[in-house]
Amino acid sequence: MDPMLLLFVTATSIWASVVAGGPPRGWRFPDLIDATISDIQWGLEKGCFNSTDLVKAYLARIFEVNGRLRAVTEDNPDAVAIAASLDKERLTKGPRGPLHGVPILLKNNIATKDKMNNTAGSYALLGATVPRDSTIARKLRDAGAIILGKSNMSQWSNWRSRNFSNGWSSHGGQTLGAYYQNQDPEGSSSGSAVAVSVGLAAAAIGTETLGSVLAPANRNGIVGIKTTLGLTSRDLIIPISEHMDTVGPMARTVEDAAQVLQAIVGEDPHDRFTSTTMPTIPKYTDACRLRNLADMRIGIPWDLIKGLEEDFVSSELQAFFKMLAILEEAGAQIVDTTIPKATEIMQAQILVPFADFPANLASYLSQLTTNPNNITTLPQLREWTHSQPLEEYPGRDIYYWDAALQLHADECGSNTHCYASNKARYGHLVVVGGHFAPLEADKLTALALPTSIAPFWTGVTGAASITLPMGYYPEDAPVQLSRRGDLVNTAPGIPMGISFLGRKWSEYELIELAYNLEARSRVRQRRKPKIVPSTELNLPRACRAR
Ligand SMILES: *[C@@H]1O[C@H](CO)[C@@H](O)[C@H](O)[C@H]1NC(C)=O
Ligand SMILES: *[C@@H]1O[C@H](CO)[C@@H](O)[C@H](O)[C@H]1NC(C)=O
Ligand SMILES: *[C@@H]1O[C@H](CO)[C@@H](O)[C@H](O)[C@H]1NC(C)=O
Ligand SMILES: *[C@@H]1O[C@H](CO)[C@@H](O)[C@H](O)[C@H]1NC(C)=O
Ligand SMILES: CC(=O)N[C@H]1CO[C@H](CO)[C@@H](O)[C@@H]1O
Repeated sequence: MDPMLLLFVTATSIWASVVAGGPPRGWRFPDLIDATISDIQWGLEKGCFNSTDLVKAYLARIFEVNGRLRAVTEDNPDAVAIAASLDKERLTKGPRGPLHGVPILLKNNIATKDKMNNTAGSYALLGATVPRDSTIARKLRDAGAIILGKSNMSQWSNWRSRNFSNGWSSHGGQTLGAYYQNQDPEGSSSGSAVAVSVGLAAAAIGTETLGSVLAPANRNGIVGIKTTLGLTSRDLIIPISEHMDTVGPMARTVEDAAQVLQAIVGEDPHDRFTSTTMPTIPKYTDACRLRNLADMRIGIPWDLIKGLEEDFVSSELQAFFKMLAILEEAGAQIVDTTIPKATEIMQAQILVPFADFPANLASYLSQLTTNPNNITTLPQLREWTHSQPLEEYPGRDIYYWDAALQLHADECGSNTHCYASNKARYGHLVVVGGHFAPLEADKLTALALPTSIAPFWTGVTGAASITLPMGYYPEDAPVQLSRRGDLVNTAPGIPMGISFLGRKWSEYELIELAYNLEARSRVRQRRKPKIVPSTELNLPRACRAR
């Protein structure tokens, strides 16, 4: 082992052992781009600042950079008042828990019953209202979190057009990544990822059907967890597919992600997928301990990786090999494996959302208490989108909606729940195919992949996965444009991540793995984004780092 690394690991162990009790000796509050949720709690406890100060600082940071990054679509007009009331509560009753007074952004498909909109980025839903907070929003508020605002996203969670740009929505504009000029932020939880990467909130919530947490976390140098189907409620979230949609934390560190995850999981009578098989929920932050990984077996599906030979992939592979070497140093066993039925799984991931979307969208729309454009079905949304210049049709087509409606016309007749009619075509894959087979056959803890090719496997199978930073494109990396040609997808200095793919309900093990790799690699600290807001908290001398 590299002696510097050894030194570092030793130092981290000492540090990790004191975290639980309070800040380590000599702790100072860092810049907001690096502040963890624990830093924020210690700062609040020690009176370095209060949540009102913190909310005002984050709002000022949003104001500074949002014209360029378009990561946030709305500030919560009540955020300062909510912070003041949580400050009072802290003084009189003490903190509710680790999220007390911590500002968090919600992706703009997660509804709140307050002054903010929930639009999935479309003018179709501007001004619509809901009967209550979504379960995710309510759980965050119950934990004491402050919902700071809504983050921009690929419109309709990228479930509209084949000619799309990641992070573009008519209502929110074009989100950009902060590491390179005109950077493709990936999607669809684009604004959540960019906001976290430059420190516009302590953390953010994203949703994932097929890569929408992992992919933007990958390109913005942050941690994202794609949760097991059924662990997080989709109540009052603008859907794609009830058999695939999940909600997950996006954060700057694995431990922050674990803390946010703890607050949003659990059974919900409003979402029947949450209640059936959920095991006891562990304390995810207990997984955030440095330890030897000798009991962990990590499978590498080389057949998938070998298919990728373009220039930019080779720098990704180099970074991936470095991560594998670190895992081996930490004691983990790296095992060769394969994913069978890869092609069938790929097909199923598209068919399931086609089957679910019309009914699931109508079900969300039926719950609105105000519906300004009276859109209640997918065919109505389709007509409306055709007629509205702001929605940029036909330059941005509605291919996915047309294909979903066609599938229904061809195969489902009057059965609005088309999934049932098609179950035989892909249902068995969920059980026998994909990455579950190697996990069992090779007795693996998880599979590892570069995140750019990781999202496909945990979508239709409903399993958990996690991404964390593994490197940056090197100075000689070619500049590659994204599909529509208007954004830079890969270029020197743009981050890349590694993913671990586990079983259902494997979040604890994945957090454990990711935490241990993060502590030994510390990739995020190596490079700052190009656009970083300058507003910081006005700290008393005793709390100040510099
Ligand atoms: C928060 O701190 C600011 C000063 O930084 C102070 O003016 C304000 O009264 C505090 N608010 C609460 C609710 O304690
Ligand atoms: C939604 O956005 C509109 C236009 O920006 C704004 O007037 C309104 O207050 C927002 N909130 C709701 C719940 O409509
Ligand atoms: C929606 O329906 C209501 C009630 O029928 C009607 O008053 C309103 O004009 C309709 N709005 C639009 C945009 O069609
Ligand atoms: C996709 O969008 C680009 C940029 O606006 C446009 O030039 C192109 O014609 C569009 N393609 C299709 C198939 O609509
Ligand atoms: C709500 C919001 O942020 N809207 C912005 C969307 O993007 C356009 C142009 O990029 C801005 O003018 C809006 O203010």
